[in-house]
Amino acid sequence: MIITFVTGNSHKVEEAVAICSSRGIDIVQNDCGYPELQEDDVAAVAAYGAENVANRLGSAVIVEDTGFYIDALHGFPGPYAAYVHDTIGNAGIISLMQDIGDRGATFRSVIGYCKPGMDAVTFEGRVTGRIAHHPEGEGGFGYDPIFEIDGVTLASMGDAKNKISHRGRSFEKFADWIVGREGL
Ligand code: ITT
Repeated sequence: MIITFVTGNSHKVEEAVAICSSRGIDIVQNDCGYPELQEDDVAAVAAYGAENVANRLGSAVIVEDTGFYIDALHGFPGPYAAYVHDTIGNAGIISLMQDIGDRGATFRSVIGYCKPGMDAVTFEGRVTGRIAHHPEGEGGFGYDPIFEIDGVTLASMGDAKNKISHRGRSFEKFADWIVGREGL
């Protein structure tokens, strides 16, 4: 089964391929873009984006939106994670967190799946961890060097990231659903 993943982020595609290939699902990237709602809820962003692009392309697609929620900053940057990463970056987050003891944070990944003319179906995965005091690790992308679980950043985990990550969990749920539905 071939699934078109509409995203401009090739790191997401690499992870989705690693998670889904053993399930008989071929993930193929299309970087045609989609309108991102300015919404607080990443599930609404993913659903709206999937419906828009499925109807535009005339085929089944998935999109995936990620939110990053820092407890001590009342959930900032949340659904605006891409903008904040492009502007203040990991160094900016570390300096915002400089004297803060509560370092808890959560990633949310929501996949929206849609066929033309239907409502989108969404699949969510979450992972909780802590904001590191210093960036560490060469792997991954985005906030991975500053997000740690049991003292190890996602950027230092290699392939193990996909076993525990927000995206690993959302894609496992999606794979269970689509394989059950299509009878692979
Ligand atoms: P598309 O919307 O085209 O899919 P994007 O990179 O803009 O790609 P998001 O809006 O979902 O994707 O990503 C929000 C931000 O969170 C962005 O800066 C990413 O680099 C970052 N991010 C997403 N997934 C991540 C992960 O697994 N680890 C660390 N940072 C991540």
